[in-house]
Amino acid sequence: MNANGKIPLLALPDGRYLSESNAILGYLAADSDFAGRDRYTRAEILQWLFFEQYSHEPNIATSRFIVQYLGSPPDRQTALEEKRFAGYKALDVMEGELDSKEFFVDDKYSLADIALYAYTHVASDGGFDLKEYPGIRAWLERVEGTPAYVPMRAKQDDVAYPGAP
Ligand SMILES: N[C@@H](CCC(=O)N[C@@H](CS)C(=O)NCC(=O)O)C(=O)O
Repeated sequence: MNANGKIPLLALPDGRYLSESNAILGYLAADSDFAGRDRYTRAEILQWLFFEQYSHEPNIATSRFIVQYLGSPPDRQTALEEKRFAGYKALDVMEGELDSKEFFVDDKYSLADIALYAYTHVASDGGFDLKEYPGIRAWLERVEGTPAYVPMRAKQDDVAYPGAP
């Protein structure tokens, strides 16, 4: 289903599959406001999605994996320190942006926010402290206040999807 053997994986009703989280987001949000309505906005959203994949996820998400799932073993401490340094650098970039903005692109909630929210809101699981990041903390709350926000840890039965039967 995914030649790269990783999750997430989206199974389409017609039997096709799609991997890579941000490709999946792009597919699900295509032709909606979340994906941007004009050429520059769409490119700016892509800019943040690539930032998420290159500067954020490899440091913040993988630190969480090492701490939460591997139990922070001694042979991963050097990797963890490097990831901590680079992860805080990514958080600094986000904080700088959110200093003057409500959301990352055009001050409107978009795929950029959705992709970056995912591992930022659980960054503390990987040892990141958001105390010095008031802009990020306020932004996390704004994302959580958007219509149809569903917490990652919500039980399926507790979730009311708007428009669902
Ligand atoms: N760039 C990919 C990363 C996918 C990824 O690393 N997934 C992890 C779990 S979050 C995985 O499947 N790891 C298992 C493995 O690497 O064997 C994305 O954003 O979807």
